Amino acid sequence: MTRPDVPATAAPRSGPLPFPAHLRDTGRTLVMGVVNVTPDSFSDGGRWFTPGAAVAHGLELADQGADLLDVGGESTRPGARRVPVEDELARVLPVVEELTARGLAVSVDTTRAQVARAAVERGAVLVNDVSGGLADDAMAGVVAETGVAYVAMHWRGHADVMDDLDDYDDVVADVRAELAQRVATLRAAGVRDEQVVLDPGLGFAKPGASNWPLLARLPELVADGFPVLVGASRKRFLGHLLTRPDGTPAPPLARDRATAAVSALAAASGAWCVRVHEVAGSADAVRVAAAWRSAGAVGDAAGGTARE
Ligand code: PMM
Repeated sequence: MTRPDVPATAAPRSGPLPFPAHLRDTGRTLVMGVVNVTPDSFSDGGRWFTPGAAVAHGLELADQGADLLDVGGESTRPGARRVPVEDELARVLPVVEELTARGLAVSVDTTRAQVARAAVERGAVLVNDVSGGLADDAMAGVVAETGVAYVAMHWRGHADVMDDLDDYDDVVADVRAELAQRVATLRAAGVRDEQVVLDPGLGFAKPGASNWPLLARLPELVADGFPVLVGASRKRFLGHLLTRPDGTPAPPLARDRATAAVSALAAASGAWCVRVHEVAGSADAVRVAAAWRSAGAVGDAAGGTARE
C-alpha cells in the first residue's frame, strides 16, 4: 500500500493512546461531538457561544452518543480572522472544566500551546490541533511534557489564506508526506508515537474535489500506523455534492445525512474517530460499520443477537 515515493510515517505503534480505558477498547470507531464556543463557525456559528449554552450542548451530544467532546474557541471557517489568546482561553476553559467535571472525555480544538496546556490542566484528554504544530512552535513541547493524546491535522496555513494553498501533485501522497514531516517534528520534541493521531484535514487548503481522494484512499493513511481522525462534518465539499436543483450548494445544516454516510464509510475504512456536529446519525453509522467489519472478519454477525 505504501507508495515508493512516500516514506511511511511510522513503524507500527507500540501502545494504545493515553486515553480513558473505556474509550480504548470499544471495538468501533469513536464519535467526537463538536462544541464550538465561537460566534462565527461556518456551520453552527454563535449557537452555543455562552459557556452555559456550550456545556448544555456538550451534554446533549454526549446523550446522543458522543464518545468525546471537542471544545473549540477559534473558528477555522475559510476566511476567518484569528481571535486573541485571552478570548480563546475565556471561551474554552470554563466549558472544558465543566464537561470534565461531569465525567466526560473532552478534547480541546486549538492551535495554541498556551490554550492546550491550560485545557489539559483542566482535564482535557486530547489536544486537537488543526495546524499539526505548525501554528505554534511551542505546541510539540507541551504535548511531550504533558503526555496528552494529540491530533496532528494536515494544514498549510491559517483560515484567511488556506484556500489559496491547494496546489497538489497527488493530494493523498502529498498529505501523507506532509503529515510524516509533522510526525518527525513531534518525535524530535519528545512526543511518543502512542500519543499521536493523524488527520487528513478535509477542507483545509482543499476547497474542492481534492477531498474525495483523501476519503477514498483513507486505507493508505490508516496503513501508516497511526489512528486516523476524519472531520468531514457539514463541509463545503458535501454542500457541493448535494447541489440543489437551482444550482446552489446545500447549506451546512442540510449536510448531516451525507456526513453520517461519510462516517460509515470512514469507519469501514479503518478510521479511529469521526468528528461531527450532529452525533446521533454518526453514532449509528459507526456501529453499522463495526458490525459489518466484524462479520467480515469472523464470518458471523456482530453487535446483537442473530434474530434482532
Ligand atoms: N475541522 C474543523 C475544525 N476542527 N479538527 C480536526 N481534527 N479535523 C477537522 O477536520 C476539523 C477540526 C472545521 O469545522 P468546524 O469549524 O465546524 O468545527
